[in-house]
Amino acid sequence: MATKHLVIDPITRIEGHLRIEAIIDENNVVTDAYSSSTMFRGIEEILKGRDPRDCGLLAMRICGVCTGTHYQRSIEAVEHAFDVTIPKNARLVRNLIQGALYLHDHIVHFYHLHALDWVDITEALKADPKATVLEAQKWANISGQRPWNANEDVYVQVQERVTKYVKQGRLGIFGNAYWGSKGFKLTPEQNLIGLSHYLDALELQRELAKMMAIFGGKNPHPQSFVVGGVTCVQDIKNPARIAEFKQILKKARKFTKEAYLSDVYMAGTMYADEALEGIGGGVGNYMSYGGFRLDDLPFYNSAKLFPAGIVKNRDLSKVYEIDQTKITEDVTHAWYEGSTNLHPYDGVTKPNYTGFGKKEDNIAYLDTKNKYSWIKSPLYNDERMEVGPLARMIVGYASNNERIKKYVTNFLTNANLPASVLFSTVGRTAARAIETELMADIMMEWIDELASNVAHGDLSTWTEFDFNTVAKNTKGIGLEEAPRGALGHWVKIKDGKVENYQAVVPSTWNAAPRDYKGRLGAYESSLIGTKVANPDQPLEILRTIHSFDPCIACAVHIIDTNGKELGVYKVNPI
Ligand code: NFE
Ligand code: MG
Repeated sequence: MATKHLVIDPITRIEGHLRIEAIIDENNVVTDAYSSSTMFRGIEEILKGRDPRDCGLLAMRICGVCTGTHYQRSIEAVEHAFDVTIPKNARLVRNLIQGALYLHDHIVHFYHLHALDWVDITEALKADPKATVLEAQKWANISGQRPWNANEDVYVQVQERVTKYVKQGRLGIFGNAYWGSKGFKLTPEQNLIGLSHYLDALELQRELAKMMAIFGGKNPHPQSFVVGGVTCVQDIKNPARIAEFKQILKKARKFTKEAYLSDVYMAGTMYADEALEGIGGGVGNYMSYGGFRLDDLPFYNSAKLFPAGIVKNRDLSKVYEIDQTKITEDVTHAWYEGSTNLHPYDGVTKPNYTGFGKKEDNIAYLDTKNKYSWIKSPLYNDERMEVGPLARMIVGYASNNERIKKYVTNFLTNANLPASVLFSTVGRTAARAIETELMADIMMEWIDELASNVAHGDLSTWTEFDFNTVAKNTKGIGLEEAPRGALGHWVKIKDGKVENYQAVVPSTWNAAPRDYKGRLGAYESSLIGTKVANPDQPLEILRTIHSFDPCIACAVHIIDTNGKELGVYKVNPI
């Protein structure tokens, strides 16, 4: 059988360095796939011996994208260890900062990192602007919305702007993509809608970054969380700050309903066939730790916006409870020492780089029989899991969570698609959009709750504790949902200092290599069965990998400061 060995390295429009190798058969169908992080980092080691109150500020350097989320998890792990419960204002502020991160990350992901897997920019230039207005109305009407910024003049201007770049041979941000691939299925008018929203989302991104800084102090890497609460007392007391936050939130909410969701209805419909076939589905096990507290009970007793649980083998009729003691990390195929499954409290991060495998035609391939990635393989009760917005929506839906079920059902009814469509690349992308709408809606409630709580005279933002009493020999966990999925930080404290620290991150779950039993990670298994229209333009592979919103900085969280060469391979930027 004639097979081809594809190498895509680096995968662009993600955070960090990811390499995908795929074997395709004579029909161009993926029969095997390998996911490898080619970068190495090291935050967990840096935290050892530190004051646990400082962990948050250091741990958030794990990533420059989902920064606030590591900050918060780390602080929560220490609060758990110290048995400290934060006041209501602190809970709401943390929900709002993290909610703003969700809006920012999901909108930026869909338009700036993922849209060009669906939208062919060159085709958009052939569209009829008048027909585009009608087309935009059609998709917005599905959910009873007015279409975002749909007007003939706008579309003409967008075309003129991009045509100018094309004529000068300076496509800039649109310079390298698989334009003209048969894998693109949208009409010229639909492509123009996507392109127009892409440009609008660039403006919105700036606003959303600002929004995180209103209570966070700065962005990226907010600085207003401390063990016991938050420090932004002056900001929550200032009605102008609250109003500014709300104004940006309203704009993001409108954009989500009028542009983002409509575009996902459009793409979902045009790609419904392959979604119904389950293309991009992957492991079929979905896990959510649960997230966003809705009351002021201690962290692990409080009700959550996203319920915790596991759905196995795509079976929506049963949800399994999560027991964090069943989480382990395996390093059989990762460049670390050891191979046993260790729980994060006892986790070890000792690099053991063994290099690449065979070299052919000047390309060094991954040594896939042995070690081939800087990402460890996390397991839950000895099973592979997918995490992320899709997992949250599936676990919420299967748990009969009223709010999540309403949003998911609404989407499926409007799109006229069955729930089984969720188990696909399209489903993963749709789940993120559904979640963005849900988040924007509930944040309107949270900001009003914060304003009213402060107006009623509650200015408390911090719970006092006696460090010398609480920080003796203890341990704690921060388990929550980051934009890209289930995120856990585990801290062990001895005599007031960090004894061990481990983070198991969403992209670690999803981008991991094979485990000790040879079972594939979520990215790897999602590619199996995917047909590539043209092996020289593996658009379909990119589309599925991008649908996870990879963040490799997070996944590895270790950096080689010596600038050592970690591998020699063909770099073919796309
Ligand atoms: Ni670096 Fe992250 C998120 C975390 S990673 S972006 O969301 O945690 O998967
Ligand atoms: Mg780790």
